[in-house]
Amino acid sequence: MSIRIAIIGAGIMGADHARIVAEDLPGANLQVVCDASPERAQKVARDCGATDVATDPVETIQRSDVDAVLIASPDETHAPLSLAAIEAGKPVLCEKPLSQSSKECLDVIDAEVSRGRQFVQLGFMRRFDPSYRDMKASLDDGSLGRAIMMHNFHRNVEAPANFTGQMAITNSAPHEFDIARFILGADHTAISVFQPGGVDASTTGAPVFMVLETDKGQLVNIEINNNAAYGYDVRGELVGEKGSIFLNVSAPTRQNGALMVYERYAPDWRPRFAEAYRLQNKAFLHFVRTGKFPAVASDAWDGYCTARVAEAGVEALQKGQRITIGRAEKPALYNR
Ligand code: ISE
Repeated sequence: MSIRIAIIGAGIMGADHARIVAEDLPGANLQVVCDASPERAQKVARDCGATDVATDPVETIQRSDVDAVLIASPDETHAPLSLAAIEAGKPVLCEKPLSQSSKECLDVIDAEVSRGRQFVQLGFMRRFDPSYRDMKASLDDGSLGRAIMMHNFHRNVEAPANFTGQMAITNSAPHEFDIARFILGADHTAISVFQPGGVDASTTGAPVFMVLETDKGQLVNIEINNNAAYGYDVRGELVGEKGSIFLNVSAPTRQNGALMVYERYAPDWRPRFAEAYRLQNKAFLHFVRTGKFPAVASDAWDGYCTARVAEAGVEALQKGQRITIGRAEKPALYNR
């Protein structure tokens, strides 16, 4: 029987998820597209052949013709809507971040713990990206030796107008916080945040440079530059004691001309991580069918850990100090 999925939020990511469900997920049916704007919901529903449209997210989650929920609405709605899905007993694939408040993440964790099972798969899709998976495999098979450092660059063409200065830390960098935790198999213990001289921290898309320490003694640096102008560019290198591995994501073509070689950059993250999104959503479908949480995917606990790092990062930026990162005790439900 086909799994009936409701998409909450028909913005950039909601539309992309709707397309994946409609075109790339055999065994799934795009049942409802829900958005506060009926026109936006209708457009995505029409483009992707959804069965129905709606404007109320909680009612949509509760509908008897919806088996699972995909949340792609604004960041501040992720935790409340995940809670509504848990309440309705429905598995949910929630876009990152779970919340910008670690306290709200704990509410989601408490709700899962009290029901004795996991419902929330979190959309840190990089865990499914073939290049990051290769990186992790090279660490796990011992060929790099002990991991000691990880370098990360995360550049967008232009920050959206609503992007506040600190969203580089709370909205963009969580991808790196999560993928570094996942690849290194370590937790972040401290963070320092810097900005280049002359930068106004409150400016939309102001660049930030972070240094994180892990409980295995590794150092992780992250550059976030959301106004890089030239293209969507995510780079990473993992350095071990016996070697290093970097993400080598080649463009589909190379153009020659005027004594130069040109390669194209993606305009944003969707083309760059298309395969990661597809594999992530496929894993979600399997989770809905079997109830078995995908081994690779990020869960509510990972969302909480990432939110703690982001909160400490904002504090580090504001105070100009290195901030240590504390965490609640991990419930046994999240031991893998
Ligand atoms: C955006 O919200 C995403 O999740 C993208 O993957 C990321 O590259 C971008 O920086 C974020 O703002």
